[in-house]
Amino acid sequence: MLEHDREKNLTALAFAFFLSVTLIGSLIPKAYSQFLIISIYSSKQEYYLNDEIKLYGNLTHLGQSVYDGIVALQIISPENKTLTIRVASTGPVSQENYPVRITQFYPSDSLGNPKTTFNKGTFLYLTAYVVNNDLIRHSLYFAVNIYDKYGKPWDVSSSTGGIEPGETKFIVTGYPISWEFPSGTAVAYAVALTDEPKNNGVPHCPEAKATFQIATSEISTITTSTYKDGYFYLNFSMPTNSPSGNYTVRATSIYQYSTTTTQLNFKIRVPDLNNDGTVDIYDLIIVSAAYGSSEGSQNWNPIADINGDKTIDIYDLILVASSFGWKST
Ligand SMILES: [Ca+2]
Ligand SMILES: [Ca+2]
Repeated sequence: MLEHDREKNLTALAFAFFLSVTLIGSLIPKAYSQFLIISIYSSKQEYYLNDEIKLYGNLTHLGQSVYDGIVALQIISPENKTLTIRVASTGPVSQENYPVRITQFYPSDSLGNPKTTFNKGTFLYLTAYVVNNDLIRHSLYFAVNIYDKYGKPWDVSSSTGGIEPGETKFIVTGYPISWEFPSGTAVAYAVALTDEPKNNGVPHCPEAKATFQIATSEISTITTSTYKDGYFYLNFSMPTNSPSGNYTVRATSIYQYSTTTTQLNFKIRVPDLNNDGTVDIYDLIIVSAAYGSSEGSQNWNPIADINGDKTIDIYDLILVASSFGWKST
């Protein structure tokens, strides 16, 4: 009996210790969060519409690079819309190691039967299974991101709710494939988080990837996420009619019960020189009128110097031409 009580006391003591550690942790969130740090960078501060956006960063825990970390990245447009939500990793990671995880993710018909080729004007479906092998309920933010063959985010859909201990969620999401969607290999990424990164939600598990064909069986390769020795990378291209302005990257992570969040901004520049909401012949005319000039020249027009190198030349023309047809949404 005494032995039993002692065991109970020890358990109570251990629990009290755990509680106090947890409490101290939540009382001094700053010190607590410093255990885990995400550093995030973009290859440039300012991008043109056709540039590839390259994000990279490092995850450290107690000053050491985390070689098996997961980092949620949410890209938010100047209009406060989510462009994409991904989970990058900082090393080889496996779904099996996470209590809440995506066990299957594949293109399908509306009933969840596997299907790989979809025609324009029809619906694409993606089927996912999310499992909670933990002993407690978890909040679940599940999102599916579709990218075209050029690595441009095309659509992101999400659902929020909870997942009970032992529960398996069967989630089928559907998307109309418009005629503008490029033919070829497209890819979808599914992510499971506690909430959106902008609400400080952290990833439950690594992302899951599914590829499928739109209208044709032509193969293309899309490189969008990779990792090395504690570093993560995420590359993508901007959708054709992306708004210009400041984009926010919200990054979060969880590792050994520590969570962290950070933010980065990058800018998208669109050469709508006369600010009329489209890039067209009138913008080309502005560059043409100043063509060949440099700072101090009579026909110098700083607005036409799109790349900011103090001369107006073919490179400025190319920048207008490459965004030709852009319309603000
Ligand atoms: Ca214009
Ligand atoms: Ca220039």
